[in-house]
Amino acid sequence: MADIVVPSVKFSGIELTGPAIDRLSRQLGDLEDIFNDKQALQALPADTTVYEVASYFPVPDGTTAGLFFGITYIHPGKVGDEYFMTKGHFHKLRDRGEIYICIEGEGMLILMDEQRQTHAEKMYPGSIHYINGHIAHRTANTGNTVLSFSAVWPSDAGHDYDTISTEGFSKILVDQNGTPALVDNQP
Ligand code: PAN
Ligand code: ZN
Repeated sequence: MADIVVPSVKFSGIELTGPAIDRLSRQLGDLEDIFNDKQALQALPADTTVYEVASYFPVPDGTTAGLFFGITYIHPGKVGDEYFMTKGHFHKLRDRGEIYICIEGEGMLILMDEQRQTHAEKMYPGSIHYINGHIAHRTANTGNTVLSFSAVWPSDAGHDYDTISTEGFSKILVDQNGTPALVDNQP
């Protein structure tokens, strides 16, 4: 290997470019169990893209002591009064933490502990968020432009989506007269 290496994975504007970047995209049709207002959901096209994630996995999934890096892009929009948001998850290995850094746009990071206590942190360009292990995390776009943020998490963390899919978060983020409000989740 050469003494000096120029990395080929990099930011280009807000895009993550380079070889072997994994890209996934979530449409409304994939997110039926996370939004409460089923009537509003059905009125929107199921192929509406809610968010995309570009990830760099330098080591195989499950590797101990490695790290992964990703950028999430959440489009602006709402289902009823709920903002477009990610599925949300606990890490499969519960004690694995994560760092989020907001790149552009405005949003909210919703955090819930295993006792179902929920609070939120405002995301704005440059804001840094430490997510402790044992904390479920979800992000919502509260603005009119794309919300993008980068994330770094352990390569053995894994994702537990089932717990959130069945039990939800104890609070949801809704638009109350133009202002984001965290309210009790009453499905
Ligand atoms: C992030 C999330 C990403 C998408 O990279 O995976 O924002 O959210 P969901 O995974 O909840 O759909 C992360 O937290 N990784 O661990
Ligand atoms: Zn995570």
